[in-house]
Amino acid sequence: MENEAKKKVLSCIQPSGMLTLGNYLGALKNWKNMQEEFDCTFAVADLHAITVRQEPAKLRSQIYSTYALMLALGLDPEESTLFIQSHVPAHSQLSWLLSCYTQFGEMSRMTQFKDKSAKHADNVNVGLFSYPVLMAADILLYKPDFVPVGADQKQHLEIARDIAERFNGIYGDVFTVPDPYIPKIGARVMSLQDPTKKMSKSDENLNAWVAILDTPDDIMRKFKRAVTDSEAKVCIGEEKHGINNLIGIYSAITGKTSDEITAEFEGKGYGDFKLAVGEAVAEELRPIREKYDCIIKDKAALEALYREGAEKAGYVARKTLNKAMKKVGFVL
Ligand code: ATP
Ligand code: LTN
Repeated sequence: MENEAKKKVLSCIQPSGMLTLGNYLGALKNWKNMQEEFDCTFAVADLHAITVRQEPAKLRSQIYSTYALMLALGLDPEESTLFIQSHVPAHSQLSWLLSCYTQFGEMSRMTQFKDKSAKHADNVNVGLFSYPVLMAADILLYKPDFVPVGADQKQHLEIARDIAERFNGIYGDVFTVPDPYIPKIGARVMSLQDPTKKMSKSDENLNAWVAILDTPDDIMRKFKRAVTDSEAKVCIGEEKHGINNLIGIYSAITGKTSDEITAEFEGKGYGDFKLAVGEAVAEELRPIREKYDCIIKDKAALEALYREGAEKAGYVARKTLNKAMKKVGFVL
């Protein structure tokens, strides 16, 4: 009963590698915070992961590990719906339907497609191109009011809104048009080695990114090596990309404003600041890693949870899918 009054939230994360501090601050940390106030649905977007080539055994283990990490972060399967995207066939089914209401031209403008097709020039597949349509299906099936994502996903959300409005315009009120929910702090965590680029788990330079499951030693080492500038003053500055990024990370974790951080490190060097940021990150991630280590050991318990999650999600998704199919004229 209580859930009926709550606004709805949906988000997904790809199991395409080790999740990073960027994924955590830009997306996952918010999920946990939203859990009490909203009726939440969160999924491991495994179908999206195969838009770039994956090694089967590795993909399988990353799907488990991403689901376990959602639990370790404190997402509660009793309170929220936690599932694996491919377990709910309605995602693929609605995706096909919506692709017939999406224009080639609008997909071609997606910056992520342009970036990823440049990066994987030998495998510019149709799935990579139509990726935002599947994402629109993920979202629209659950009629969420808000979709929490990092800033890099804003364009995809806008397309989902456009598709929903277009479909509703033809057939009446089928989909809810969701709003993005992008955090003010931590929305774009940058690489520790090239702070003009976003922190990405697919970066080959392992010092450029921090994994949520990194040990405290690894975390400290990566922060000590973080690229900064030669000014040696801890403050926000137009050309101080490295320091701006470290201030952003420290602020997202401690809740301190950039002015407070500047005051805290007045008269101190970058070395001290990097240590403080590293320690704050290591402490924030420590309990998550410890919980994860326990959860991942019990595959049977994990399986019971994701099966139940898929059943809950499937019930909601099928209702929306059927409504959309009926409107289009299919015989159900
Ligand atoms: P890749 O790094 O391989 O390109 P990704 O990490 O961007 O992939 P996802 O795993 O699907 O892709 O991202 C999950 C969520 O994490 C999304 O909401 C995304 O906006 C957010 N996110 C990813 N990287 C960052 C970052 N550097 N800063 C803030 N948020 C991020
Ligand atoms: N495309 C997203 C992951 C994703 C997603 C979604 C996010 C897939 N489906 C639905 C929000 C809602 C990404 O790469 N970050």
